[in-house]
Amino acid sequence: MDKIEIRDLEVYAHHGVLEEETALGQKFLISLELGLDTRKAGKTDVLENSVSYAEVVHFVNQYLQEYTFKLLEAAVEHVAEEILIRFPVEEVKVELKKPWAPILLPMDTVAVSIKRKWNMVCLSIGSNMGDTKKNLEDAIKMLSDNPKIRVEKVSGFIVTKPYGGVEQDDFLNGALLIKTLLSPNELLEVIGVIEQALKRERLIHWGPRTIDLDILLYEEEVVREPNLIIPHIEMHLRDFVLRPLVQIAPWAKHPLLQKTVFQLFLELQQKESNDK
Ligand code: PH2
Ligand code: MG
Ligand code: MG
Repeated sequence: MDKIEIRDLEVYAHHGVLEEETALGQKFLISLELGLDTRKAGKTDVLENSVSYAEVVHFVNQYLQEYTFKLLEAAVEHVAEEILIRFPVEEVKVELKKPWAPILLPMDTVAVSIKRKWNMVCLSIGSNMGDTKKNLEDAIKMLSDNPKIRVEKVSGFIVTKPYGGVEQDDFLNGALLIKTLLSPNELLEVIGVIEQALKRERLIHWGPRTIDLDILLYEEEVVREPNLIIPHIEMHLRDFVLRPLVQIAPWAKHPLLQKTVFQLFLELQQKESNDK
């Protein structure tokens, strides 16, 4: 990816664990690498097609003076997030140096650096209680209202027979492609809040619900935790998941099966026609 770099911007600020640091302040040096596609700006020579590094520099200077953090880790985490939200940047690397940290030993500098980015995530969405279309739309609206989530693509909604053996009404299912700054666990928490807000009650396992949002794929990451399994454990077996997903992210890759959504969908169709 193309980069715009800012090296060692000097900011006088009050970050630190020690009282003397927060009282007196000291000089910090911040460096940024903004990852974006500069081609359009390069071809047109128009600033609006890129990111104004002057604006970024002024923003960062002001931000580091307005907010005070104990840890360099916290300062870079917040700066990275704010840049990704406020500017048209896909990735950012932030390095914060504190050359005059009061450690009473000679040293060049102490520094913390992190890389953060917008992560591509595939979600499935379903409802089989109440106004199902409105439930899906409300959930999508709530996702896009979160500043750390951008809804990039929404599939068509399809009516599906209940899968899994519980006798219940048909579902309305869809799939979403989002970009997010949230980690898998943070995203799961946000989804839980949305499901609660839309009055989801967990009465019967796999039973009727006003809304169900599931994380299918998170970049090509593998998560195996008691309450969170990514890729979704049965996504490759479910027509109601793959049929909408293939509309919006046929290229998305299942990191364990090492196959694209397009391949998984074709294989499931073949399997289902063999079973008939
Ligand atoms: N969700 C389930 C169980 N069965 N069947 C359909 N058709 N659609 C769903 O969204 C669905 C299901 C558990 O999450
Ligand atoms: Mg589900
Ligand atoms: Mg679920």
